[in-house]
Amino acid sequence: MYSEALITALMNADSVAVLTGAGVSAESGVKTFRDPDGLWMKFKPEELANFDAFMRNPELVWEWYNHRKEIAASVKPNPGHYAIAEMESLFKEFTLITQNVDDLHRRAGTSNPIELHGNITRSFCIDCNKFYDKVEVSEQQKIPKCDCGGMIRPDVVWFGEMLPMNAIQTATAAAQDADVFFSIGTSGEVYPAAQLPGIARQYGAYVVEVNPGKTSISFQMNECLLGPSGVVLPPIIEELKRRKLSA
Ligand code: BJW
Ligand code: ZN
Repeated sequence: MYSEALITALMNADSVAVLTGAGVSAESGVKTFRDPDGLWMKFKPEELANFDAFMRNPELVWEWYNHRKEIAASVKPNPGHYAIAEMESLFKEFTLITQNVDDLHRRAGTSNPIELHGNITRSFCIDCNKFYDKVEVSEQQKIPKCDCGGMIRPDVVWFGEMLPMNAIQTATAAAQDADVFFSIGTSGEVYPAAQLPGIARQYGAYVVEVNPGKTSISFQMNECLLGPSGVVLPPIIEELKRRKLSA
């Protein structure tokens, strides 16, 4: 259950920022990475989520991403995504920063998510950097090729790769500027994304975590709301709308 302090902070907030991770999509049926049934329990990140692995075995990497693309396209946003999308209209400034690549925030109605780790629906050529919205992977064409002949890869950020400069800069500025900062559905294990709640706190934000369990960044929070985001977030938004209407 949320506190009165959180509702007061939200009522007084001009600027709110939200960082999300895989947990936000769990209730839609997208697997997280580090939970007991998560992706990294079954698949090895060193074989799938770095550039060397792609160069060693692009077919395997494409098979995995194609499978995840199909899952992402077949599931629907959940009440957590919709509650976050509603927040956009409740504050003067609102920034959604996501580590997720599944596109579900946009599909729920968030207009301009900052995608720190890319987006699985896009791809680009490793030789000429041309972007592609649709690529075909099939039995005949196991690795999509660019017009220039180069290999196309998913537009996601693998370990050891820089995050898009604009995305991390905008996210850092939003964390510094936030009056309230939410960290939702992330284990806080992966950097630099995991630094953002701490930056927000250092710059004076009221920082709140939403997660069924404690994480390695829980100690940085003003408040930890223990539970699934699709259950925890909607009542907060409803209460906030009710208070704003009667204010
Ligand atoms: C629920 C729920 C429900 C369940 N409701 N919650 C500083 C210190 C140490 C290391 C580094 C550092 N700086 C950089 C590094 C190296 C590395 C890193 O962080 N390593 C750590 C693992 C130690 N970082 C990088 O390499 C980054 N690049 C970089 O820093 O470049 C500069 C540089 C380069 C070279 C050298 C040094 C610096 C890039 C990171 C890229 C991460 N990529 C991935 C894959 C993306 C593509 C894909 O999807 O395939 O991103 S890895 C994976 O982890 C994915 C996620 O976005 C990311 C974060 O995971 P997330 O979202 O937190 O998921 P989980 O599973 O960990 O947690 C889910 C949570 O949800 C859990 O807590 C559950 O309890 C909860 N949950 N159900 C709410 N219903
Ligand atoms: Zn090309």
